[in-house]
Amino acid sequence: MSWEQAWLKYQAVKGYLDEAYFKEVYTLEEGKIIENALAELRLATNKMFGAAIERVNHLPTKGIHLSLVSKECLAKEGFQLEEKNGLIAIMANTQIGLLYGVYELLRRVACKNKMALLSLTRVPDKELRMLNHWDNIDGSIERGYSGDSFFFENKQIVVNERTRDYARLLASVGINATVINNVNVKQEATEFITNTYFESLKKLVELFDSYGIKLFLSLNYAACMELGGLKSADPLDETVIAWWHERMKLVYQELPTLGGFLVKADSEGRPGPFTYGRNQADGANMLAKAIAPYNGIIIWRCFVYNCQQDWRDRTIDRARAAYDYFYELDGAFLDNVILQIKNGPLDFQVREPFMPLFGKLKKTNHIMEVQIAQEYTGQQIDLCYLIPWFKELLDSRTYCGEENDTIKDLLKGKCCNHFGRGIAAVANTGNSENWTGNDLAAANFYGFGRLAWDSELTSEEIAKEWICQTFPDEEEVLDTVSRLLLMSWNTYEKYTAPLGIGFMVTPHYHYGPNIDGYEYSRWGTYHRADHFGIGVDRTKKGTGYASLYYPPLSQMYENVDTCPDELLLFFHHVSYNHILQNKNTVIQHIYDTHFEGVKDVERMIQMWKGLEHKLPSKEFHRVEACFHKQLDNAKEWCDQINSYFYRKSAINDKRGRKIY
Ligand code: GCW
Repeated sequence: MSWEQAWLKYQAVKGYLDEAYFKEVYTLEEGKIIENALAELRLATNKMFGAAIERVNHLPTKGIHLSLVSKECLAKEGFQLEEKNGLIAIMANTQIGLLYGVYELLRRVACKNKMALLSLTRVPDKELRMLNHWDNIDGSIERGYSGDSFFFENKQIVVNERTRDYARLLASVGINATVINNVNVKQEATEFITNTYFESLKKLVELFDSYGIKLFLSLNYAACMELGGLKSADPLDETVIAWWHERMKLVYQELPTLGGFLVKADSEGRPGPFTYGRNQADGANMLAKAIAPYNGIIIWRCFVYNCQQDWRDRTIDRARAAYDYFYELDGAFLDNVILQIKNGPLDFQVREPFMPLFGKLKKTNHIMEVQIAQEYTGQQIDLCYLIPWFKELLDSRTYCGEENDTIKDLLKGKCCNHFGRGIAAVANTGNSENWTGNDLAAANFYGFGRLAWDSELTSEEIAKEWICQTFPDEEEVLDTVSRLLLMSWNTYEKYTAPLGIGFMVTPHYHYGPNIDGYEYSRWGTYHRADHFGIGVDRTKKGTGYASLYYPPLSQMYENVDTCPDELLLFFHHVSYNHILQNKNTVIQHIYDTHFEGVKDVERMIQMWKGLEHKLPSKEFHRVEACFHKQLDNAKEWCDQINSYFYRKSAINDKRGRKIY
């Protein structure tokens, strides 16, 4: 199958800068990483200028110079980029820093930034910048919307040119770790830690190492039973402990630079320590001890909740689960455990408050998990550029009592005793030829990487960079695609579940509306709508969830008058006539936003149509087809939501629009 180069197209940029920069490159360095940096320069020079760049063995007067230096401020992965009199110098403490510098240079050329007298220093602000793939060994992808896996085919691990291009895409935006298999580890994927897969994993590790990417694997917590034939996976059982020590020794003999493992335990049917009456720290630490001798890391997910809940029972609140299980264990985890916490307390909805564990863990390594796969945000059919949402999350204050108290401070390790370690995203790639199905969904892939590297970049800047590298250089293209991206998250929010209530999606598939689809089920995601009102009471009179935040957030959420509109129904059960801060009633707001959402999508289609003759036809039509599906989806949401709430409340739309 053929495929495209996403944002590494290196479109021709003839005439914009002195091409003498790209005639000669000089470096004393040798090795795989440097070879990759040079290969990238060669490829880009060829495509952008139709010329060849030559590696020379003396410092040229004009050209590119890659050199190692020793500067504390550049840390392990940072670089400096400087232009003076025709020479571009890239300096770093490590080869990987040089590779990142080369990608920065090429990005700047692709975006036609000025080169003369350029002087910049870039150091990633988060340590771990990671992707999680939910790819299965049979080639399918859980919540995958871009075709099948390119990591697995016929139960084998595939390492080919596409894998290399994948590594290039990651390195180009600074992603430095990846998990290639689904956290739901089933079938043969359990055997990744056996001889069966070591040979192909070695190839993969070698390739990823040469792009500064640490390979991690998802681990089956019950492997000691499934592979080892043990009767239990009790983390305190000596035979279990011994089995894992022996197993990790074997794994690291074969794969000494493996990053470690990601574990989903006691969640949605996956095995874990709870079965044996042990807690999450017992489970994580048992594995962590086994890989500590090899500097391995256990990333342990906090997505632990009871998915067998009785919908009649209003005392259980899924939103509380991660907090209730993990808060009291703060400090109980070993140094080489990192907790991975979903951004919100439910599950990647279009809007949720941030998970209250952020700012509360003061003695445990942790990272934030977001999802670019758009499971609940349009599945890469509907356009939903998530970077503005991630920015809002990163900018949120936790009020942890320190001067630097935002989530981005936390993830940078600037507060909470430096236990914030980075960010991970559930990935949105597959083997579709453009990587992400909808071409515009690649903006989330690119954007996540850039934001993971630098929380200060704006959504607009990221969009602009991505567009310049992806589409033909035309003012109108840049302007229209930017506007489309930047309006898309709000639009999606408008036509789907209102005011922070979440879900209301088709069960299992999670695309399209089904308002009561999860209402009488075991999954813990309810809206509690009746004739009088809607929303979940998470105040002290309800589940008490609002109190899990530090003040003033706890009070703000607790009080129905100060709770922000966009989260009102997440925290409160209110009547349809309740007046929002925006002065509208809840029911009128629901009607208005849903009609508006559909109008927005119609407008988006018109905007896109305006680009027909400016874009390559294949890309244009591929995206256009997605927009048409999005419009159907938006209409369906609008009509079902409006009809449902009209029928429940018997309150008319003030504007008399068509409701069924
Ligand atoms: O959102 C839910 C998804 C599951 C997923 C789970 C998780 C991998 O519907 O498909 O399982 O989250 O995050 O573990």
